[in-house]
Amino acid sequence: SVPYNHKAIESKWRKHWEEKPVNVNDGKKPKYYCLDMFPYPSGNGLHVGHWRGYVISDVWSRYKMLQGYYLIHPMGWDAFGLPAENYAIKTGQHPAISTKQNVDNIKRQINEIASIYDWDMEVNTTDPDFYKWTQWIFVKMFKEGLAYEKEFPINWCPSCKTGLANEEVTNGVCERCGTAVTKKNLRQWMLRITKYADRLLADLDKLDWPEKVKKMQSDWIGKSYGAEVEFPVEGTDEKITVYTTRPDTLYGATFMVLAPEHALAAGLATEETKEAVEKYIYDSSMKSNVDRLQDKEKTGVFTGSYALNPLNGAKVPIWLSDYVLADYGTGAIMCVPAHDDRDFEFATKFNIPIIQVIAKDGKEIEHMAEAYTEAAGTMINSGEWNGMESSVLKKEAPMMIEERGIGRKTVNYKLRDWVFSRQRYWGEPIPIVHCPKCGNVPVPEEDLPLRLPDVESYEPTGTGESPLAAIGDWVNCKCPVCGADAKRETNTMPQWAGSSWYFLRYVDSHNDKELVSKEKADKYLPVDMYIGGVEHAVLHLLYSRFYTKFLYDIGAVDFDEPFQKLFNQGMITGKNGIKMSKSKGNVVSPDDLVRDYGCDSLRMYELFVGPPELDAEWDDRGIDGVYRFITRFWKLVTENKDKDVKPTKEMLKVRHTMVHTITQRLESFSLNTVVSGFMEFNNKMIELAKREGGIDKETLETAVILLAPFTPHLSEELWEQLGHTESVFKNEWPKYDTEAMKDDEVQVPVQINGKTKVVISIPAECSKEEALASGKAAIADKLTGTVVKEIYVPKKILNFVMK
Ligand code: ANZ
Ligand code: ZN
Repeated sequence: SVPYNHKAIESKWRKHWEEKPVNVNDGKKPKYYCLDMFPYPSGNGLHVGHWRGYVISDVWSRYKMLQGYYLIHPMGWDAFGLPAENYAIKTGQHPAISTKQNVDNIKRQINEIASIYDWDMEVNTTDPDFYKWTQWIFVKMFKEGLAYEKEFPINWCPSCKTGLANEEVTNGVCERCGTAVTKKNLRQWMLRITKYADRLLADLDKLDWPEKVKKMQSDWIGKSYGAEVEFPVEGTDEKITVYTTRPDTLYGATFMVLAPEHALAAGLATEETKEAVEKYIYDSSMKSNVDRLQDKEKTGVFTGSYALNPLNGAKVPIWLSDYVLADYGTGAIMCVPAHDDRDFEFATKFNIPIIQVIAKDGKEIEHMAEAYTEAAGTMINSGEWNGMESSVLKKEAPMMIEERGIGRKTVNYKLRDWVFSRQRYWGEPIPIVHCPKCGNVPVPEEDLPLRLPDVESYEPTGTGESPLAAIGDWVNCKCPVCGADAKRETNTMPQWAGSSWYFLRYVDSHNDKELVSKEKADKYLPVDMYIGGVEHAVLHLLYSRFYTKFLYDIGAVDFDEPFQKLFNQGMITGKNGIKMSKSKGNVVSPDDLVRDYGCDSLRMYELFVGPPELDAEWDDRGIDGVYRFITRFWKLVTENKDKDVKPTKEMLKVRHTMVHTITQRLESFSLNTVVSGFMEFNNKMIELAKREGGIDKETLETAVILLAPFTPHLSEELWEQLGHTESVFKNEWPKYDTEAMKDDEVQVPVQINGKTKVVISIPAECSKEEALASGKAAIADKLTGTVVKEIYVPKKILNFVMK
């Protein structure tokens, strides 16, 4: 037969598909929307790590197509943001130009994967026809009171010269450039995502997502129940309100800590402490977040003032320390060193008394070596609460505190409103006009998009203003309401803006009247399967869910969760688990591998490297094994396709177990074992064909169809060689018959002392133990004595010798 020639086959079918697409909408098939997280078109191109996600989503898409769905499988570009802008600053080239070059290059590379994208749906977040709707959503949010301005100490990257959302700060450094982040007071646009906190939390239940990701989302929202308790400041009318999740430990509060930024902090200082307190407040304000977070040892200063425990009037010294965050809860806490680790550390360092109030087995510990942090035990040293179960008290204490008029029960969220402005050029202009008479006025919807003007310099000004502020004839405008001289907002939106809703636009990407038409939305949305890296498990997914809920609330779509099912693939790393990157010099480019082994082999190998949800180390050498499998399968089919072989029972068994195994492994997303499964079945078929002088055509055809999502070119070619004129993707996904999967049966007489009592049927290939057990069961009522010997002549006879 002709040897396998991947080059000829792949270019032949690539051309063929272009002329005759295989994913067609006949208006009758149900839709299936399989979405990839769209890439940022960087200048570095794709490496084998990027291929992984695209291959996974393509395999899944083609599988769904074979199951009879019309596929929505689009691709686009998340192209605003810092890298393009930084490149523009360096080279002076307009970001739109470098973006376009990068898009063209990556699109060419993506096509090498043979992914079945519908390029007619393509979107680009920097396209004015697209960002018109990004701005439109902002205007709607503004009108609903969800977008608002606030003077705010924001995270500030001194190197990128821009504000950052909390989410863009990892361990106190800028996610983009690694510089330590400081604080800066700036006027910001904020999105009131906190208004959606409860729904974002509750609706996680609706989703078919990995539990791990749901947990990360719910931790990020961070809903906690507790109480605010008021502590009077001794000798004043002042009260300090603390937030605590453990009001049951109130009797154990031996000191109190305020964040250095707390409004009352400086005022609590006395004559003697004034200097130290002011110094501490100043020092904390100068510390970057890195220092504050990474300080190994707790620091603090005693204010000289005392508060009174509202339950028993005990005097509680008030301290300042930066381990208390200014913008969580009330920015002040009551400290219970016996039952909280951080408080314990602080109290130990500063010699503050420790009072135990929960005793594990009713016994007070003589010398505490560490905090007892569980809420299990009996209350002690707690006045009228003594003897109560602490877990019970924990639930009731907020109510009791409310009844006594010393506080109230509260719910708190870790989730903050979203800082939504950037002082940068390469983003969507925020469509707001500042009018001296009317205040903030949105750009009228019919005037959108508000286009990004050209600038001379892309460099951020570093003053907290975007480069747009320097373009007088853009900034100065007329108020859309009263016509007075007004000024445009010059901040731009963060990169998240476009990616929070792009998936809605694909299905109606040319619509210039609506974000998405009702008709198309009904037909094609929401997303059935979303595939992408786990690094987006929190923010991108949370923002997308928030946007979708908002659009649902204003009637733009009629579903309130965007992604039904989610799959996060692991990363492909270089040797020793190091992330592939240009700077590390460990990038493996797919181009050489495609040239030497073909796209089909690389696709299969991308899956073979390990469980798709886990990280996997790349090793080029492994691709040989996959290539060998493909050539052997090629040989099997081309050598046997024209023999007229009747299917034997064994052939049927191989065919049906193969369908069953592959389908089950695919359904559970165990794609690496699908590949090893193919290898095993291939061996079985080769062995059978050798033994029987061939193999029946339908079994070969079935294997070719099963392989089609994985090796589309190979399958198309072999399908044609098997005598078909339509695409292999016109087939239905093969079904299996569990009857046919069973082993052959044989009839075996069961004897007692050489006399046949009954004839039973057992699997031909069963073990001696299984045969004896079946035989014994069949004559159980006749075995009245002791069996002294059990005989099984395979496939022939069972004999029990009884005394
Ligand atoms: C007393 C107490 C006793 C606490 C105890 C804990 C254990 P969540 O909401 O679950 O994160 N806290 C409150 N506001 C804070 C702030 N701005 N900065 C740092 N810590 C703060 O935890 C809330 C708990 O974290 C609160 O309950 C408070 O300490 C602390 F055995 O109050 B607790
Ligand atoms: Zn006005």
